[in-house]
Amino acid sequence: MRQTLDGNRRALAQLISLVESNPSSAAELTAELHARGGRAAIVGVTGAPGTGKSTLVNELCKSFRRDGCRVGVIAVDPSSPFSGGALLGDRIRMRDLAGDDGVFIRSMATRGNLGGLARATADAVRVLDAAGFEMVVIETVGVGQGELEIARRADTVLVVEAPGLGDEVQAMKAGILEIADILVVNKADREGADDTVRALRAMVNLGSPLAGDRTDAWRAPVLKTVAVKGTGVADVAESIARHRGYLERSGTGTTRRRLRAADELETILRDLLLERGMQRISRVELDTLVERVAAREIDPYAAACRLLGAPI
Ligand SMILES: Nc1nc2c(ncn2[C@@H]2O[C@H](COP(=O)(O)OP(=O)(O)OP(=O)(O)O)[C@@H](O)[C@H]2O)c(=O)[nH]1
Ligand SMILES: [Mg+2]
Repeated sequence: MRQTLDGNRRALAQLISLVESNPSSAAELTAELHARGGRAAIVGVTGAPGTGKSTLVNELCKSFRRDGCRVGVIAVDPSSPFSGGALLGDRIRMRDLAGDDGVFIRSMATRGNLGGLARATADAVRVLDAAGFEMVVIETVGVGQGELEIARRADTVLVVEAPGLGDEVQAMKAGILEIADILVVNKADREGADDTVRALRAMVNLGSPLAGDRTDAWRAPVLKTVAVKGTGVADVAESIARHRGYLERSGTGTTRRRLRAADELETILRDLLLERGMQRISRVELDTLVERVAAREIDPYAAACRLLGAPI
């Protein structure tokens, strides 16, 4: 496996597919990958559709490359009506990076299964981390809870906004601000960028007494970029480095890693318990009880408990 990890991108892609497709059959592999990992800085980039996340990630990658970092990018396509053709689009926007062996880009589709996506993303991160990519960037469209969960798996979370949202910024899901370590107002060449910056700064200031571990030491900076021109991207890269320093200094990094481990373990455990529990249930008994619930002879809780062989 050492050769695969050090070697070419096709082998790397195959390794990710293997780990993703059947984690339990790849148990030995996963054990080795997990043991080798833990060094990559994981950066989550989220925000509303079309705010310029991919363009910004492309520019950030160039900046990381100039610093000599190898970069892995996981672009999550939620296959939602919000982002038609994102896969092709991302490929075009990230074409500057094509042909650079220090950059590996992986696109992922949800196939309507966000839970599975979170797991597949974690698996891909594990492979890239073990393969020695110093930076791993996960891009997700911030339209729902699932995407927030994926972003939560990062060490540093960037939330990308665009001007012109007006009141929507005010109404923006508090959840997104809560997870933001760095806020970026992209498309700063457009009218209203300064208003958006002001509104976000006000929200950050309002929110920070409640922001838990970030209260004393880390207040999310609000930065302006014009990603299409690369303007302001150096400041974003610098903030990411500063945040990494903060994570190490404050111990927050350890806390986050522990939370992430708990989260991942719980997800896997839930899947396994469900899978194993379902295996024990007789199909015939299940069908019979479905009929009886439909006929209102038994309530669904009682039926579930009977299937588990447990009292209510
Ligand atoms: N004017 C302007 N346009 C930009 C800027 N950054 C990106 N764009 C454009 O905005 C559009 C969307 O950019 P993307 O980078 O694909 O945005 P995204 O957030 O990744 O989009 P999804 O992944 O589909 O949610 C593209 O046409 C970009 O060229 C910017 O700074 N200024
Ligand atoms: Mg994108």
